[in-house]
Amino acid sequence: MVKINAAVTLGLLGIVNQAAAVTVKIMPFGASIVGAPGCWRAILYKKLQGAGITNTDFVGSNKAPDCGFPYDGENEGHAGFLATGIVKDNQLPGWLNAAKPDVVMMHLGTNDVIQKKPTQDIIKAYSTLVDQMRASKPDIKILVSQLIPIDPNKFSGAQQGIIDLNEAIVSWAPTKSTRASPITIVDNFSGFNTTTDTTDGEHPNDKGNQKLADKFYPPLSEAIKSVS
Ligand SMILES: *[C@@H]1O[C@H](CO)[C@@H](O)[C@H](O)[C@H]1NC(C)=O
Ligand SMILES: CC(=O)N[C@H]1CO[C@H](CO)[C@@H](O)[C@@H]1O
Repeated sequence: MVKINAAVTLGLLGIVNQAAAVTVKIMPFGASIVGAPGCWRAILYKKLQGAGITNTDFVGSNKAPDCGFPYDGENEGHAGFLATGIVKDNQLPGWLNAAKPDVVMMHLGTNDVIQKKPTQDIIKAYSTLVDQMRASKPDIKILVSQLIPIDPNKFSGAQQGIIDLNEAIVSWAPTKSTRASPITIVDNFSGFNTTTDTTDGEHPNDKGNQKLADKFYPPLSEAIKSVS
């Protein structure tokens, strides 16, 4: 749901665009890197607005965390959650039902890797989640982010788990992608440095947030344009 303060920041041009184009509902989906606070989403929102892409409504059961300026920040980023856990507890269908997204942008699985879930189990969970998204909307557009790296000194062994999962995403996504409901991979691993771009070896700092926003922006703006 567009918040009042987000609507107020729309300029006249934005209002005209919004009237002309269908409003696209976007669900940011994942764990703490997405939701707590996940200020890369605030930067991404600002970038979209700046480019005149104002026909957006970010959706999810979490309210916008404070990122220093108003933005439409509702999301489904749940700190500590696992892809395998969300499937096991069958949580996504309810979130989809409440929010009815046209686009899902997902960065999910870091906690699975930290808890040493096998790569294939995480990929299997991704497939179930995609099936649930398509049950909610058959032509839903899906952005699947490769995971940002985590500090090997803090998460022993997990760095390789991230690399393995990111490689598995590259093999899996084309097999699961369809013409009506494409899956686009977002590479958020390359160029991301756990020393300079995170606060704690895992969560992005201001520099890392800017990098995530820059990586998500091109595929998200394409996905928004593809919804009609
Ligand atoms: C990350 O940044 C640190 C500090 O600038 C540097 O020493 C290190 O080589 C960088 N790591 C990678 C993978 O680029
Ligand atoms: C495009 C692409 O896949 N880039 C990188 C994504 O992350 C992995 C590491 O997990 C790299 O090996 C890829 O080159």
